[in-house]
Amino acid sequence: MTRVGRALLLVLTLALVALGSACGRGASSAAVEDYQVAFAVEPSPAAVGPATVTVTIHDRDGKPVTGARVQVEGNMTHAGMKPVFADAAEVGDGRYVTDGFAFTMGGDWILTARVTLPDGTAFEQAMDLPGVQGEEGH
Ligand SMILES: [Cu+2]
Repeated sequence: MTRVGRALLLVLTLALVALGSACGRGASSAAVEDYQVAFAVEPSPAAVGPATVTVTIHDRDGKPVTGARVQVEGNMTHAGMKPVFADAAEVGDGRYVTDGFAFTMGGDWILTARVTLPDGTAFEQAMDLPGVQGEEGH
């Protein structure tokens, strides 16, 4: 990746962390505020087609969360779209990487990470991802 590309990805990641905490919703059992969930999307900027979503999870003390099951769901902000699902595999340091995720239309998306910890505790964190590039029609 180029230096500029890396810098852009970092900026995007930071922006997504901020958005994620601003619009977190739907903690199911565990308090999502006990965890920090960050999203990174490649390519950056996001575009229609295959994409890799990396979900990074730390606990309140900043320790990476290991051994979790993580699924990413992508939804557009308008009605009538089928959601996109992908499981995310653990790659270490609290990072989980999707395989098989793809944006199916350009426009505004919401990514939701559903996290199940080894003890069965579950929570989810959503993040706005506006402006995915590409065709906006079907
Ligand atoms: Cu759509």
